[in-house]
Amino acid sequence: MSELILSPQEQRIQAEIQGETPLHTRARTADILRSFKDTKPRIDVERAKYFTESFRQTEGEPLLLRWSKALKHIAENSTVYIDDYQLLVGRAGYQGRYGILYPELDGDFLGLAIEQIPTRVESPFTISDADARFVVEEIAPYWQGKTFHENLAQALPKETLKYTYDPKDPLKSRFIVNETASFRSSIQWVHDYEKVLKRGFKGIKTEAEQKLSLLDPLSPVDDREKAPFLQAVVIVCDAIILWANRHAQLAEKLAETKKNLKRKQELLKIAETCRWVPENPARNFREAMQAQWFTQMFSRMEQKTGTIISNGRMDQYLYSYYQQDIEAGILTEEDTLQLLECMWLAMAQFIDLYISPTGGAFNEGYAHWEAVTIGGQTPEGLDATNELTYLFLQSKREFPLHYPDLAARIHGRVSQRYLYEVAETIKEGSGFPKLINDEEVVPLLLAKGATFEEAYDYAVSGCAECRMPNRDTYTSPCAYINFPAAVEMTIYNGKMKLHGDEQIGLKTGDPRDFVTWEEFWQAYLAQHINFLKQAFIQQHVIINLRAKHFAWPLGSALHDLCMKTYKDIHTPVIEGGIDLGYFEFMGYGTVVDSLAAIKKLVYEDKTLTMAELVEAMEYNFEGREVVRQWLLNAPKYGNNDAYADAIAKELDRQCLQFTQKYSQELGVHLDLRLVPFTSHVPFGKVVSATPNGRKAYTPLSDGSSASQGADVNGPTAVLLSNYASKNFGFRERAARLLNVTLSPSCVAGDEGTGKLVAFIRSWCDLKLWHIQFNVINKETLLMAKKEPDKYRNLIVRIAGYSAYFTDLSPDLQDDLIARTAHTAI
Ligand code: 8X3
Repeated sequence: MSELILSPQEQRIQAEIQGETPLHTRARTADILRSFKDTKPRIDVERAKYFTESFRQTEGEPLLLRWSKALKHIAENSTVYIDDYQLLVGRAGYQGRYGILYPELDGDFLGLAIEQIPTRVESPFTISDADARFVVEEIAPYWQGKTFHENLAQALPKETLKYTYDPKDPLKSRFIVNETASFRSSIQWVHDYEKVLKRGFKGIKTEAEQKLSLLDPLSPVDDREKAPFLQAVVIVCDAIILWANRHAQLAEKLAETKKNLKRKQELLKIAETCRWVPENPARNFREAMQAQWFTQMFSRMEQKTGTIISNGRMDQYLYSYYQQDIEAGILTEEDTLQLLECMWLAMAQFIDLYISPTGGAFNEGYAHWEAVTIGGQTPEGLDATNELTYLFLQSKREFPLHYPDLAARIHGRVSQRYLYEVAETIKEGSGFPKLINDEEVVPLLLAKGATFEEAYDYAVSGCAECRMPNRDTYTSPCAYINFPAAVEMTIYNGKMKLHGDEQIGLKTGDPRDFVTWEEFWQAYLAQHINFLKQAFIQQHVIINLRAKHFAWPLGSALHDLCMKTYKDIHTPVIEGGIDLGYFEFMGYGTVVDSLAAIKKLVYEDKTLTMAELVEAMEYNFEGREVVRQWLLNAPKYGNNDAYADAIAKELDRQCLQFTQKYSQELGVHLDLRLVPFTSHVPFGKVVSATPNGRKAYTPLSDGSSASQGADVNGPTAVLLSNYASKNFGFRERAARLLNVTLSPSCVAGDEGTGKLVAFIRSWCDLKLWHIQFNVINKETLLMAKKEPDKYRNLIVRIAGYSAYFTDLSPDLQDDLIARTAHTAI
């Protein structure tokens, strides 16, 4: 390694290997980090216990009321904790790293999960014997037959079901047209935290009480719909206030016994803060941070919002508190950084737990997407960066933790200083921040009906999505479509090698009989469109079923449109809302490269016949290396190659055209998205060898990135292929997640920072939605795979989040290693 140029992260790890102590200086946060680092997360059962207990008692009542009562029951009974050294309080489970259970979602897996999760490869958790017994004997039986997952399997039409679940075991995912709604009760979400900071839950409760007092007692709608909604809001406001007060009580009690005067005062300060917020408006920066934290933590207990509740535009809604306290001399930059670190540490201890095997496979490495947004534009369209923006970047560079996920908004008029600091943070090497492009996102939000103010004020959410708090109303988790499986079905006349003789897809004919590319293309298109049809049928069922299973009183209380229409946010269509929903193109690069190889080699150059190609694929290229090399050298997406990019653009257009027509019928926006999490690994495990030379059952390409190792013309060519393959005339397009790996040498020094800044400006000019970077040497990844103990602290970028490399499955590790590490930009 000695001759390589290393990123700061790699230097730190090499220093650790040499036995040097880490440089992180803030003693308080270093101590908290030490207290949970290297512990396996534990499953805490209290949320599931009290939720179930309450549900047993409220059968027959409106769902919203049941949900809010269950939350109140949790607030009253769950254990309250205050961690040593912490300044912010509020956790939903055991000290250390922990995950909680949501049995209402896919609790039919509980028995299996309790057996498998402690030893599974993807994100294992431990559970005590007593808790395991309690889950299996007391919690799981209540939910059997009632979970969303089971009811969804029953509600899907038979034809759609066979693309979704294994007909022999209807609860096992097929990874062809996959639903993701049964392992998360909503897609990513951002609350209007500012409402909590400015009005407090007391203000929200008062509004609900006033509205209740104005209802018409004779109106059936008021009685059956509006009153339960408003009562649920009142109960949930009481619940979170009660929960905060229990923390105040505990802090006072602990303060009484503390000998250490400094900690005693800190505990009294915690007590004073929790007595005031989130009930009342925040009066200073510290209270604003605590109120926000209580809100998101309580919201995590409310339901499993995959991929988690995001933090919104923290540098915007916290700024006035920061500025006021700095001016008053009661806060310093150092205090601010310390409080930010306290929050990152609290976040890092709550691990989003997926109990189903599918959820686990989608979210390797303890995935997390609590996106903190910085930068971007003000609601008036001016540059929004402020001093706090820079402190967030500083905190990310200084604090060696993979939380929080940081998202930097970029627009065409950002300052050179901002881009420079963003680039310097990226160069640190642990994958932060991801970048989201206002030049692409804002016009699309406007086209979907947002006002300028709403569009400019969007917050990044989840991996790469964007939310307009108070305007977005769509929460349905979306379909993931394995389009490389459609290529396979075109080759094998509607069958897949993994499923033998089962006729899953359409019978589009034996491609060995096709004489022209057009015949092959039409056959592929038929399979492709059939997949879309199945995905949209699935989505139709899901949209309508969810409201019967889930309610979201806290989230709804914080949403203007829900308070205006008296509707839970899960209601299929909310008047005045903009529904930003999605469907997912899995394996974009794999499909493009496969079709390009067939078009060029079989039909144009006639280098090989379809029969030879099919035979080579059936042999998984064993003994057919010459054919594989031809395929690998055919035109590839990601190289600014017009041949491949034209196919990519047509595939994109086909999807956009389909949703333009049919999502309107569903009354929502279902936009095309290329955002895989880690699912390109399990989806690859069902697809046999593909015509791009990919071996059977290996990972598919991820997001809008090129196939692993196929991008050989440098990173700018990757950007240009992304640009050339987009259909800018459609408003149905959404996030395209783009991973770029750079070797530290190509961004070394000030010159390297300058190059990275210029590269980011090009990306912004090309109106690409998202980009994220791994700045790392391939040698480091190879060493980390070989000697995991030494590289336990190595953080890598995955898909909208960063994770410890050694927490990933060998398949995903290999996938990261196989990606092109560009050596020049
Ligand atoms: C993926 C997030 O929740 O929209 O970033 O699927 S979600």
